Amino acid sequence: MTLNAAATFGIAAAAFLTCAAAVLADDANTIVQNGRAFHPSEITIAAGTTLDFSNQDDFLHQIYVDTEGFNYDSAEQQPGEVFHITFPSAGTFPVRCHIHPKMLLTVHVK
Ligand SMILES: [Cu+2]
Repeated sequence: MTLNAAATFGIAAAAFLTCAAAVLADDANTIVQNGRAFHPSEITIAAGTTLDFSNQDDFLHQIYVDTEGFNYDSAEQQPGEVFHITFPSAGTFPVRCHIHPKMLLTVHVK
């Protein structure tokens, strides 16, 4: 292996590691909708964090937050679709689904 090839390999490996770390970080902030439930059903995050809501059911969801401090109302969320919600300030925020009233995720923002 020439010096140049070694350097190229090093860059490729570094890029791969950076990508893997980003995927792990994303997973920590991913909420999966499956079986008409949020998984996990409770999470604690820092203010300004964005949660990714991944609809892994084969039917629609439509998520919303209706609190004094923060409001969010999604469009219909197709199977496989990922919606992103950023929670800007501290508080406790119930996330629900218009279509499935029993769905509840409690988000604690510090
Ligand atoms: Cu739903």
